[in-house]
Amino acid sequence: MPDGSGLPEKSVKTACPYCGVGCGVRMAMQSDMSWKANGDENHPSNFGRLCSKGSALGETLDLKGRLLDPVLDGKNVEWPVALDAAADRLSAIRKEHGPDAIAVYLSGQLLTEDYYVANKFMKGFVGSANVDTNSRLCMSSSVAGHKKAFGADTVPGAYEDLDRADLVILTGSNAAWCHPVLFQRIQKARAERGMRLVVIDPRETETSKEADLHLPIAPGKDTLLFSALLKALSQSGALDQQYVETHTLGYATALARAVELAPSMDRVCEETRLRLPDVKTFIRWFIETEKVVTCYSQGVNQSAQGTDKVNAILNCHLATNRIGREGMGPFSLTGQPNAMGGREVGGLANQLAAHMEFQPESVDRVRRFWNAPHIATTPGLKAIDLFDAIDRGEIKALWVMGTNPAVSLPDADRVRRAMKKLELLIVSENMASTDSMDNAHIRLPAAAWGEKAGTVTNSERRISRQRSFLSLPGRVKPDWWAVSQVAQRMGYAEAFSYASPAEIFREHAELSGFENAGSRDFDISAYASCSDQAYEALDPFQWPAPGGLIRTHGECSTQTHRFFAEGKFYTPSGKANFIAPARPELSVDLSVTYPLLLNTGRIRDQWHTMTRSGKSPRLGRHKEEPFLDINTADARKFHLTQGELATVESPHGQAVLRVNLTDAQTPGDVFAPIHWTGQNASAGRIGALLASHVDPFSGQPEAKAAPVSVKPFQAAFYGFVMSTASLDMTNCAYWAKVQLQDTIGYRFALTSYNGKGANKWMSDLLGVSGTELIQSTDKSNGVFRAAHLIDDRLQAVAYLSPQNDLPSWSWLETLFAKDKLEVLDRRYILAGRSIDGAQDPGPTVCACYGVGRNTLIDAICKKGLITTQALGEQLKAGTNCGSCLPELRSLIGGHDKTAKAKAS
Ligand SMILES: Nc1nc2c(c(=O)[nH]1)N[C@H]1C(S)=C(S)[C@@H](COP(=O)(O)OP(=O)(O)OC[C@H]3O[C@@H](n4cnc5c(=O)[nH]c(N)nc54)[C@H](O)[C@@H]3O)O[C@H]1N2
Ligand SMILES: Nc1nc2c(c(=O)[nH]1)N[C@H]1C(S)=C(S)[C@@H](COP(=O)(O)OP(=O)(O)OC[C@H]3O[C@@H](n4cnc5c(=O)[nH]c(N)nc54)[C@H](O)[C@@H]3O)O[C@H]1N2
Ligand code: SF4
Ligand SMILES: [Mo]
Repeated sequence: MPDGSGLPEKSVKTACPYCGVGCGVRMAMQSDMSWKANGDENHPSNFGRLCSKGSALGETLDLKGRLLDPVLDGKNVEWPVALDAAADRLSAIRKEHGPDAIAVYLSGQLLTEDYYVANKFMKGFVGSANVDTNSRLCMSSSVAGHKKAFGADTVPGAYEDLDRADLVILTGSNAAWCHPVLFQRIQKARAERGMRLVVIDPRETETSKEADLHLPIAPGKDTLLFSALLKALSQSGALDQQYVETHTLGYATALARAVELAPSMDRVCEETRLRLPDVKTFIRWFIETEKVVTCYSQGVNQSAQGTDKVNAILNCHLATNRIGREGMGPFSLTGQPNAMGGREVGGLANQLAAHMEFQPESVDRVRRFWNAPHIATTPGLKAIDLFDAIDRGEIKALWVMGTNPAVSLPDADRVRRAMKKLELLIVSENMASTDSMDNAHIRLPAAAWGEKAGTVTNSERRISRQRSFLSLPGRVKPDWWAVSQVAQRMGYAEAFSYASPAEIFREHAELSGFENAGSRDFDISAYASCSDQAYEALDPFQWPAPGGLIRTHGECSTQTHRFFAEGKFYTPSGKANFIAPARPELSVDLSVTYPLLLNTGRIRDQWHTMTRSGKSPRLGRHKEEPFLDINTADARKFHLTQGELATVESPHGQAVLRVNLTDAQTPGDVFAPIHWTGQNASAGRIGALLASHVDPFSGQPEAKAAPVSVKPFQAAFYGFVMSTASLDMTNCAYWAKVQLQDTIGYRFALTSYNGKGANKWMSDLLGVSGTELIQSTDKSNGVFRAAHLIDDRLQAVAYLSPQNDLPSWSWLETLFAKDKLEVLDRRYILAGRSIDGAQDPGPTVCACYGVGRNTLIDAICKKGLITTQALGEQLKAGTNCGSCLPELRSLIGGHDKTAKAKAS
């Protein structure tokens, strides 16, 4: 209860579990014991701001669907039983087949402490480097590009540079949706100082619509554009000849390649699909603006030549000495909350630990530090190769922690089949059921966000504490504990006797400084002896923090550090390398059979496989179903119409998605979101459509360009059901589910009633007898409507129609909150109309205040509210987190265009 001070009783400072912006969050307990997320005003990454996902964190803390007990061979067991089994089976496989028959697959959503222990366990003690992470799918091309150019995986700059820049380039980044708080920071600088924004992205996004210049580049062709830029720089005053000579190597070769790739502007425009005036503007702005930051994300990394794309960008910054200085630099925007922490501990198979690799002296150093005589001495298998080795039966045991490879890896159906071949599959999870757990022999219940405690590192190398504010439910334990327990049981008791995350953090910090003396970028040894109390109170700090500077907490929290300001790099020569990239090609060409190029990515309000964000009703309303964005001309060509279902096919798999016609897609390209899984849709796993082609340097798969075909999905009936209980939809040809306020909403399609009538089919689905339903069938159009009530309280509502014309379900939602359903309510349910004729608000645009698209369009068109301010004042839309402001502006803009078209 509040103590009268007006402040909630309990408030805990922690960090957001979602994106790499790494916002500080204050979780405050409310008088009803629920938790509310507020931005931490003192956190230097967000200064109090949160996006729609961060703001909704309080709605995602329930225990529904959580794994609360260890499970061994299908039975709930006590921890010691599960741990003994894990240790015994791993030891037996190691003895019979050697250490490389074991693999661990980790995640950028683990805390640094969990990550450190898992990596040490495998590389140091099991003795195999077959440890890889979902960061392979995420950041590994950036890592490889950094290492080639700088000799280390160093992100040189800081967010502050975005405040100071005069030109920001976002390439392969939909930051308005994927790094919203950082995007707002960019927007602020634009509003205050007229900073320019260029967005390079094949499709139109909420990010590109906000830009001063959008370059809708042909998929995969970034290297050409940046080659044209390097060539132009070489002939302009922006080239820093002296810097290039003193601090870099390989310029002449890289320039020669750039000239070869970009022989003329016309050729560049032809291959990149860009307009000549736009390319010229881009180049001119880059030349004439000294303070340029180039941010890049998955449109760059997830390519068959992602590393070359990264290096083509770095080349331009090196040529102009725009690196390591205020307001300038290349900037890899990391995806996951601890993508960077994973890199710091060495979670990738080709890294060892603390930014050290497998050079003999590094191996020797880490061996001595860990006291690990059997340490792995060579790199292990990268994710795609690792799952191939599982498929071939060479890897017998896999431990998956904090990721869902059966969804997120390319060729995901094959991954799923391969995982079935494992002798031992251990999955450490928050959730009881995921697509990767189907065949797990051992399931270990892991502490989730809010329960776990440790550190994470964001895109700008800033380390923040995640603190626990919830007690561990059921038998849930943190991942570091489970790994340490298994390691102890395998005979490594001394090396894994950790009692707390603080202890692990100190060891990690100490290793970062061990025999370092400035030779390695990653050094946080200032914290090697931080006390438990100091760790608990740790303020966010940016690395490096070398040991010489003993710091108490708080002292360095907002200080900004940039690397490479003095022109010294981590290569043997101390100079940066220009890299000559290969000619960009997609890994597979389009064909008659697969004539469209599928691009994949994220939506604003969901996080990955939705295990957390999917719990929030307001986040679910932004995009309720897995969809396919397709250009109107292509849709016509392939006989698809708005709102229909489409089958999307590749040589590897199939998906069924709701068609969304949009001119944001260039003809020939389509886009689908990555968030749907076997848990929430019949065929929404987009990973199943992708081939596993990888970048030759990073091993990162191409996830943005897969040739596919599309055709209408033939259904005989369309329906939805809203139910207070979860339903088994496996008999539906198509289905997708979404969490609504008091129910779960399912949309589905059937090819037939399987010989049953609508009543029988529906009552079977709901698990009731046919007479328990109140129902009606509309003779004019064959629409069947039914409801199930218990003691006058609504349990389920279902509509079925032979046409794809079902009404919105939003007006029905309120009826589930009623203790007693009125006679009129029943009548209207069966008539398919709301009592007050309430208008369908449409898909949610403002998640914070639940303002729908139709409501907004109405306000814009009929009430003339044509500024975001006016919409905010009237409807509150956009006045809290601001994540929807780009969409509000495009709705206003769309209306503007229509109005202008009418007027002319
Ligand atoms: N809402 C939300 N935010 C997230 C996440 C989430 O799940 N949901 N996940 C987080 C994670 S882990 C990551 S990695 C980041 C990813 O963040 P982003 O990289 O910004 O997101 P994506 O949607 O994967 O892809 C970015 C853009 O790349 C474009 N693109 C595709 N091909 C090309 C190309 O050849 N060249 C260029 N220049 N662009 C191309 C796509 O059209 C897309 O708009 O987001 C993080 N933030
Ligand atoms: N087609 C396509 N595929 C992609 C991408 C794309 O753009 N297109 N993007 C790729 C990228 S960048 C990424 S990052 C991946 C993301 O893909 P995944 O990592 O597979 O997706 P998540 O849903 O984040 O999976 C995290 C799982 O870990 C659990 N979990 C969360 N926290 C913890 C914890 O502390 N401990 C344990 N043990 N479990 C936990 C969650 O419940 C969830 O099941 O997808 C990749 N795949
Ligand atoms: S931008 Fe949003 S998702 Fe990313 S860390 Fe901040 S609040 Fe979380
Ligand atoms: Mo990612």
